[in-house]
Amino acid sequence: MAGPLKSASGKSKAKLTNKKFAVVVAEWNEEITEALYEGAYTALLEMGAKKSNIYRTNVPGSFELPLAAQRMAKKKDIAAVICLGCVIQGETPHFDYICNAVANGIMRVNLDTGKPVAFGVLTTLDKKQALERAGGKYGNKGEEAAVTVVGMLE
Ligand code: RBF
Repeated sequence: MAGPLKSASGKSKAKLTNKKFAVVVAEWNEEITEALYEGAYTALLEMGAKKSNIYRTNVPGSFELPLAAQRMAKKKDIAAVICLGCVIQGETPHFDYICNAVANGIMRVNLDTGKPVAFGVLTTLDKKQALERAGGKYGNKGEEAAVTVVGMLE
């Protein structure tokens, strides 16, 4: 199995209707992150979340995801947070710094708040790899991030 099982969260659809979700979306590589958002949003609805319980926030780049995720996760009524971003490797080591900071930052928000915070951040060598993972031949990692937080809530 290459990703989380949707069926794992299909069982208790009704329980999700009252849960509130925050989705934090980075604006860098917008074409990709919008596709990730579509995947996450659609999956949340399919699993039983209500439209009015999905709160979207945008941040400039992936580096800003952990702070926005922390703010959302600290809100009492938010059950889980989904972070969506896309970091594409350039010619300098910037890529490594951003990816490490974002991964560590998001993990810290998980552990500090005790709430599920998904790492739906693509870290790819080029745009083609990113498109393949944002609704292309390798699925949509935004959708998988949504399935993952729902699985963690259960
Ligand atoms: N943010 C992304 O989400 N994806 C990227 O591929 C990306 N590449 C960047 C490359 C450089 C050289 C710089 C300076 C920033 C990049 N950012 C990228 C933005 C970063 O996440 C953050 O918004 C800025 O560094 C400001 O804190």
